[in-house]
Amino acid sequence: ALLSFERKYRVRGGTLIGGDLFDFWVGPFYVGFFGVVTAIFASLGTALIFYAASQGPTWNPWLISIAPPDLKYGLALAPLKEGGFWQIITVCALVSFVSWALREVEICRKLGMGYHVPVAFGMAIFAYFTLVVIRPVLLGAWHWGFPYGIFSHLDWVSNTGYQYLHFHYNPAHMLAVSFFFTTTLALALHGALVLSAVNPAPIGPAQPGEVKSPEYEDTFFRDLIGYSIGTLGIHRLGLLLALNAGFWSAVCIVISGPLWTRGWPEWWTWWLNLPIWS
Ligand code: BCL
Ligand code: UQ1
Repeated sequence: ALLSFERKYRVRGGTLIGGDLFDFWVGPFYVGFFGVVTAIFASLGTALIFYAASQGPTWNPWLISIAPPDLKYGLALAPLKEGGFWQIITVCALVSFVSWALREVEICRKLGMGYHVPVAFGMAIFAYFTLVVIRPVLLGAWHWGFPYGIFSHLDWVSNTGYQYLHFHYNPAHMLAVSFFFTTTLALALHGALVLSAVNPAPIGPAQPGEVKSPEYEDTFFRDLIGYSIGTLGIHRLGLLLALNAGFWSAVCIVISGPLWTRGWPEWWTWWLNLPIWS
């Protein structure tokens, strides 16, 4: 049902393509040209996953896997059952992810908002694009993409990691992991702080159980660590941390092979060879 205050936000225009043609809602969902494109390619990709699975050896959800082509096909198209399904599914995935981001852009434009959400999603798409297009192209074969399956993609991560002996020594992986962890720290602090102000326990010297203003949030952290980043600042920090997590993930995998082919621990010999102690 349409809530009374929602009607005023259902404004016409702001579309990037298609003019008024797809400028409508289906229930709560804005459609738009890119909504139609996302729906078509996501459905097609999903149907192809099921069809490719039906041609494989198992229906066990953990074990279904749609693999990229053999090395011998290089950057060419492969027969459907020899990686061709993987190639078409990858195209469907990319088209629907990008359309989803562009649909977000249209909604931003309708509402007169900034493009922060599609930019953030764009970083996730960039990491996926790096895994299945940029790195395979740099290495000369679609074979190097990861297989679409629950266990099989985990095996791919493990095998690819051990190919470089010890992936924890990949400096960009170190940065990516640190940004992921710091993102969860920031979100835990932020979620906890907001809930503590909005839903306070009826104890302590202040008014029992009364919702606290943002000044209390600032004061909590000033009392605790002598600094508050502020209510707007924490969101800037969170977005910055999360974007960096995705960005350095993309970097850590694209340099593995195209830039550095030996074990990652060996990369650190530059450090051991510094003239200070070598
Ligand atoms: Mg490692 C990658 C953490 C140990 C080998 N590793 C990663 C990164 C991340 C990480 C930094 C994966 C996140 C990412 O790419 O996000 N690794 C990590 C941690 C440890 C670790 C924390 C740990 O030990 C505590 N890694 C190891 C060990 C190695 C190792 C040492 C194995 C032995 N690691 C590798 C390899 C890789 C990583 C190899 C990578 O390739 C990977 C990486 O960096 O990839 C870029 C980015 C996000 C995405 C790619 C998701 C994109 C989502 C898309 C756009 C949208 C999907 C929509 C969806 C289909 C819709 C669903 C519909 C709904 C269900 C309705
Ligand atoms: C913070 O300072 C702040 O401003 C009041 C928030 O806004 C509600 C927060 O959520 C958090 C977590 C902090 C503390 C964070 C740092 C980096 C000092």
